[in-house]
Amino acid sequence: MKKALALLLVLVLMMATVGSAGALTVAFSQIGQESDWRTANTDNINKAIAAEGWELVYDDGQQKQENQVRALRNFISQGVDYILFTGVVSTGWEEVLTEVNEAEIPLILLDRIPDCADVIDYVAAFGGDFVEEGRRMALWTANYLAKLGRADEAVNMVILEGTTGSDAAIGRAEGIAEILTGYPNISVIASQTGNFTRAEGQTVMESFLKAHDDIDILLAHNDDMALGAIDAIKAAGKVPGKDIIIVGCDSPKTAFEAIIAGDMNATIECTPLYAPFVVQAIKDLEAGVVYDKTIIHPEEGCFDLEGGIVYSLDGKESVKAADVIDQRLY
Ligand code: GYE
Repeated sequence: MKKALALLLVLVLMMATVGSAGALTVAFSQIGQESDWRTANTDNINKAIAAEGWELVYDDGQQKQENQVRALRNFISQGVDYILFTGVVSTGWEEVLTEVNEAEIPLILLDRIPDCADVIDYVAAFGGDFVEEGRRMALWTANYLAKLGRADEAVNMVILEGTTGSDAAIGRAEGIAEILTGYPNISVIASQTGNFTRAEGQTVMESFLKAHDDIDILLAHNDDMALGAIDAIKAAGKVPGKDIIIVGCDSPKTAFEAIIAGDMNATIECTPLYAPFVVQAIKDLEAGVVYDKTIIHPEEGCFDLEGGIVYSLDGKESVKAADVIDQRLY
């Protein structure tokens, strides 16, 4: 009898836990829809939340900080259980995130980490290592030039930057600059934002091509801008991937296709597939597991036409895009 009662109690407790997890409301303040990366990220996270049976409160900030601030305040007044947040730019969040802390809503930082992260409270953080991605873009390029026998040639580089003031653009710019100090033969002759969009990548590349007829290399902070730039290069009568070496970042299927077609040379991976982390973190937090403030970075690679090019300071080698395109989920 005692045993039966104990079993009943366990069952009731289990149902209560499942019940409360089922009733969780997870709010997500997303930046916008600027790129393939972003749409894949939104889709991946939102579907996972629905699949867990949690209620999703989603807000698309349309690239505006004030929209995101408003969304965060709405989440607070709705009394949601968790807030997922990535900020379009890195500054200016301290006030509203302090309000989130005061409302005692657990905050999970994703993707672009705000620069006030060290003074506010958050329960978990996950995103790309943007400085490392920048290093990899530049290092792959330098090693590819060496493979072509052009290591000592003086070459001109242009850069398409991401959204000004965003953590991703700041980090990638820093990583690229750090590596380029070791390659004085590579000169950056123009660098401008293309806002992470394909359309602006194209128009900014058009203006680069008008101003300079001697561009050897394009580094684009994301692949959407690289793909836009490819159209501009073709329209200018040049051969992308040959006349101009093109390296992007993110590694969606569209970039693999461009590499296989010979239009683009390499892509540094930045995965948008955050669902496993988000779901695990919420389940852990519900179970009382405490994460420290470390920002967790996913393992990421680099893809190109032939593979075997060193792209990281610790000697990792690129993989052939054609070998992995079928398994790409975004
Ligand atoms: O690389 C770009 C997107 O913040 C990592 O934002 C993200 C970046 C990604 O628009 O394509």
